[in-house]
Amino acid sequence: MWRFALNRSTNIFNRSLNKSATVLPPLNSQSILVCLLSGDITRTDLSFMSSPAKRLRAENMSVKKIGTHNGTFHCDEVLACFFLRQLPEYKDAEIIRTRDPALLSECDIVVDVGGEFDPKKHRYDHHQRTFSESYHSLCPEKPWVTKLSSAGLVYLHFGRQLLAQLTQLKEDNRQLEVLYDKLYENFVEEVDAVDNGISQCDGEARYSVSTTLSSRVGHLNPRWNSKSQDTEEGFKKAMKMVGEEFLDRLDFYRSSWLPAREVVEKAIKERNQVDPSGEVVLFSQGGCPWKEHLFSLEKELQVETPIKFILYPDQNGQWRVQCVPAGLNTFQNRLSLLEEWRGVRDEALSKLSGIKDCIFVHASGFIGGNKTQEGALEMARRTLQAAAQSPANGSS
Ligand SMILES: *[C@@H]1O[C@H](CO)[C@@H](O)[C@H](O)[C@H]1NC(C)=O
Ligand SMILES: *[C@@H]1O[C@H](CO)[C@@H](O)[C@H](O)[C@H]1NC(C)=O
Ligand SMILES: CC(=O)N[C@H]1CO[C@H](CO)[C@@H](O)[C@@H]1O
Repeated sequence: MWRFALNRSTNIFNRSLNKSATVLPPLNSQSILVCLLSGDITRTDLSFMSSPAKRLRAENMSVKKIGTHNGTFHCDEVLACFFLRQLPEYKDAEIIRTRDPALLSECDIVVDVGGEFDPKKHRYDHHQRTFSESYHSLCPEKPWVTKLSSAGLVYLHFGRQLLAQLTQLKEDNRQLEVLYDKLYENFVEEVDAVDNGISQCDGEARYSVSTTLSSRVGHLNPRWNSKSQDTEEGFKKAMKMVGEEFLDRLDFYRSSWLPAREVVEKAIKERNQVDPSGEVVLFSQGGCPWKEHLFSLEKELQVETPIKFILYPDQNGQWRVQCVPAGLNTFQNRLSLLEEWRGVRDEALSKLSGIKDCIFVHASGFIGGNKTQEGALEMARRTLQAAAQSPANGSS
């Protein structure tokens, strides 16, 4: 299909060139080439192409072209092409897969090939020796220092427009910016890193991860020993796959993750009404994923005293008090529930704590329950008081 597109466009060019060259002898073929391929050609410029067929061909000349390399394909340029095709400007663009500089020079935008990074000219390659850009180096306000691939480059330059197009949010909407960051950090950055051969951590991994998006795209290339080495079908399949996964993820972040963030933000802002310490946050509805949002919102809202406890109702209408962990990927808590309560249940726990109707405190001290909101809050308060008296009681 893509090859067909490529042949078609070159044929159109040759045919137009021959015809017009005979009509307009004074123009040399080079200037016609430039004239026909410059995007801003108008129909009046082409008045010498009078028949309907010729006009049609002329219109086809203005179909946008996205250039990328041919041969083995990788996740980064597949994703870059998918991104571009979501934009109104490139919606119907042909994808020209080639390494021929002459063909690439006719493209409106070129990704992952050409040895050039120049956004003004829409050239987005990252293979040249001189290229070492990361998100942070190009946008100092963003934290990511992973070297960019063509996916990240296109996302950086067109991502907001892409998300605005896909979500109908305005480009300057705060929510769009949050989604934009999230999708770089949780989708595109990985593709950049894999393509640039940057491993996730130092040392030898304990096991191999062979199902990443990048590796699944890799598997769509022809096998070394298969008769056909044609990559066109595989490229198309890969674009469909990365596209579906990206849209799926965007939909998840938009309709599940973002609403949770709003719930957490509201609860953080109202936390002083729960307890004047500001260290306890209450959700009137359980089930809301809060951890990641809490960490990022604490920073964003400049919460000075770290939040220690979360209160929420469980599925039985009883209340939970849960400790905020020290970090996203640790079982350590900022402050665990009182040591002497851990692993104790019901009556025994109520007796021990002096808090009526306690249900349990987990043996590791990270979560506890009481039949009521007040009871759960009291468990948090008592732990805070104990910690204030003897700070060493803190984390476990
Ligand atoms: C122009 O492009 C359209 C769609 O890509 C195609 O169907 C049509 O045959 C083309 N016309 C000419 C004259 O090449
Ligand atoms: C890529 O395209 C060029 C011409 O543009 C061709 O010479 C080369 O054989 C192609 N390579 C592969 C691997 O298809
Ligand atoms: C301290 C406290 O408020 N404990 C509560 C635990 O749950 C029971 C049952 O609903 C309440 O009566 C207690 O007051």
